Amino acid sequence: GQVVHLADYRPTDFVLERVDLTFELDPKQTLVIQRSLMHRREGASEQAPLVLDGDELTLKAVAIDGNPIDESQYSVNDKQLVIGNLPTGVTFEVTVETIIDPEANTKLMGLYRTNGTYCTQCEAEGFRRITYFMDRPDVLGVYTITIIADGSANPVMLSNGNFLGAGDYGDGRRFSAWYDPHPKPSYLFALVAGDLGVVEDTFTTMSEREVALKIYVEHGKEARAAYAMDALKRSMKWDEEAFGREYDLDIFMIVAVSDFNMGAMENKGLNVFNDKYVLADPETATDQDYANIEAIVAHEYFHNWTGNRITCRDWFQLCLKEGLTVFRDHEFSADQRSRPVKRIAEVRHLKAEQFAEDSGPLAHPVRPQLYREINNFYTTTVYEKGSEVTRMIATLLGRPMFRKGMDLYFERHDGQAVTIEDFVKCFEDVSGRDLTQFSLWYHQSGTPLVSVSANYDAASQEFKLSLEQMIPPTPGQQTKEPMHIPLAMGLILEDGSDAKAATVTGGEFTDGVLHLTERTQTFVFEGVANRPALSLNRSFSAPVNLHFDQSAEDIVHIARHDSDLFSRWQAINYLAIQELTAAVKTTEAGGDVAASPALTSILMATASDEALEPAFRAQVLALPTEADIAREIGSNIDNDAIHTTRNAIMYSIASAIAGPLEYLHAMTTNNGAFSPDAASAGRRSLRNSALTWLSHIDDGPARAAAAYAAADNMTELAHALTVLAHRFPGSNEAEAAIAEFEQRFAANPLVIDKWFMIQATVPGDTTLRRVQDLMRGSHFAPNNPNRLRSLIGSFAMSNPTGFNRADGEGYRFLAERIVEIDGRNPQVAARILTSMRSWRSLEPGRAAHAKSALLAIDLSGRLSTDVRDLIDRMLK
Ligand code: BAL
Ligand code: ZN
Repeated sequence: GQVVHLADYRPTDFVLERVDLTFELDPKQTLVIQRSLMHRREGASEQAPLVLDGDELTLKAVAIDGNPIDESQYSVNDKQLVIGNLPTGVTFEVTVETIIDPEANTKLMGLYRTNGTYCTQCEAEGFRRITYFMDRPDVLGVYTITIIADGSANPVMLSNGNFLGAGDYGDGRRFSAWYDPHPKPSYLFALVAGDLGVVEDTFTTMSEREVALKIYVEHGKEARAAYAMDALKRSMKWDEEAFGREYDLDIFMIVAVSDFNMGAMENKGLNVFNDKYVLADPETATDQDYANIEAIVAHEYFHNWTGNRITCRDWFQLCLKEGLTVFRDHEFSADQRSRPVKRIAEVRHLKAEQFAEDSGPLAHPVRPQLYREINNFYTTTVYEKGSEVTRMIATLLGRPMFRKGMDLYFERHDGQAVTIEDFVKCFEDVSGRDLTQFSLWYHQSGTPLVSVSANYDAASQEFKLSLEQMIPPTPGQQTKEPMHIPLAMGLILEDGSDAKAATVTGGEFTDGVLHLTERTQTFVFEGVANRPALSLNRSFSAPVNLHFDQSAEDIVHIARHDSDLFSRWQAINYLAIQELTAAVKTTEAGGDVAASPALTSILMATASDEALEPAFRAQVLALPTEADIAREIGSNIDNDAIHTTRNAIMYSIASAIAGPLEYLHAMTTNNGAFSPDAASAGRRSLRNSALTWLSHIDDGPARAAAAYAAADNMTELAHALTVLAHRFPGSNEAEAAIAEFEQRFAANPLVIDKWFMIQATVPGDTTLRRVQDLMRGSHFAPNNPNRLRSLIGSFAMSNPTGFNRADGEGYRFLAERIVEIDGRNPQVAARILTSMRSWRSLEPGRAAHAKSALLAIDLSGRLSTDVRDLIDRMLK
């Protein structure tokens, strides 16, 4: 693959106006007839040929204004169709006929088949696998689509926009026609055809237009789409209220398919979803599944304005739509559920994924400067850090001004393909604030480290806060400029209230937010009557690491009193990670470890505080994961030592607070009918958490087995199975539950994915063997992305001890699987391979094994651009 540079961007020589596409669908030989109206761009060279992208297409015919042309006027290879001798100053029509083979399409990009249904995925560069086209996001066109197919096999035939009509040819074939009035880039094109069931509803918009809502699923699964429909209607209402955004077509459709590379796709008016993010009922879906469905339905719907109406000029601007839309879906979920609990979950995820990416060989800016394979940039940095950058703009400006900036963005750029600079300019224009330095967040990779020192002087009643920012070197960026870091903060007094400083000098401090803009900066808070405890980075206002030697007393004070619930969790989490990392060193030196009384008692006090919502208490009880500890340690990582240490700490805490844990477990039993609402889910998560803790002091699986037998919903059932399998591996109870679960859900692949995941993440050396056995079993499907991710992906990404076996067998296994999967589906292979991105932080023995596994992939011959790009960056 060629390296593409942002600096090389230039517009196309031709301007697209309209596109007519006709599909004659056939499983192995689909005919695609494209008629595009276009004209030469003003100022473009009169000699410039029309260059169309293509990939794995069979070209049948090309015509200009209806006149067939041959290879004297065009040339074609496996990547491009280049047409010369085109007119200047007039609109002309290009006709391109291609043949494609949907059934052979295992990459799941372009048009493919899934369980007998035709479906498409075009982002980022899948449309060129359907027809030769200027397949880039700044080429917008108005599309008319005609689908022709065998009518009995394909009673449902869908595309973007509004429905025009359908009919029978009388020979068994039917047609269906669609028109999308909104100009769009090709990556938003979609087509679906097959025999599907449908759930229907309507939504009345704020200007009283009625929109038909349809969710298509496989027959028999209709009832499991009810929650997705509910989430869709709430999303549509929320976008009107929170951002003034109204839906703009007569119909909005979602189609759930069982083979899908991503979570879902925001095609205009016709979202295509991985069925994992549509289907739910209490028997088969966990509370996390429900929350994911709500968030992803919202995310794809919100793209209608942030992504579709206003799209990206080029793929370097991906965060323009993704970061912003993640921010919007986060805000939606925060409004629908508990804001602090949602924020805690976001920050846990951000640190686990994005901070890890940012500190390794795959680190890149939120807006990258170059790429070899755009598919490798659908990353947690573009998405989650992109969202954090948007959140910081909202923090810097305040919410009302942020909304004004968004209003201006929608007004100024509707119908355009724009850049990050265009986006940021809107906020500068409404607020008058210069965001030049702030924009470094888009350009500099790496997680800033802010070192803190604080000093209170009772005589002068001054609280002095010195901050130093350091941004570590990352690939391609050795030195960094200081960034504009907004740190929400408070000074908490003895009685738990926030001190109100008379004046603050040393830099900007507005509405509780400190603006760190220099490399080092000292702020002085004057008129602070008593020594306060510093609560910094409230609500995680900036995605940074903090280095602060804060006393355990101050941390506990914050944990008890901070007015910001998120910060109370943050304080406890900080205390826990400090103790855990120190304890790993003790373990490695051969010592015994136990939790401190401070940590034990704050955990117990918070977990038992009935004034706090159960979901929050469950978050507090969830100690940093083994991966969190490894990331904090940062180098020379021995996964077994971390595992042993964390268990020992859990044992010491659980022993000390066994009574309260048993009380919690008993008090949170399910009473009444299942409801997926946030409060009920919170109670279940607290109950599950109590069970996990108790399993560390139980001397056998009886309690977990009883919980398994009693569970009447998937959240508790899957958790009880996890505790059995992970805490009591090999016990009769664990094996019986694994077998019972399989039998009960054998017909439901999405539930079997949970079964795969639970077994693939059992700690320890023997799990590799189990994963290999499961691959040979009847439930595994080597072409299905969900099966691959839940069995092989979760083994590599979420089983620190099982995957990082000291003998390197985990890495060798993965290397073989990556090469295999890459031959069929490069995107899935590349995604799973990112599990090895932190290999250089491993202790030398493991690191050597990991490196030879990566080298084995490197030398294995024909690699996709996706895997090649990752391997090269990881080995660099
Ligand atoms: N645009 C790809 C899927 C998503 O982020 O919505
Ligand atoms: Zn998105």
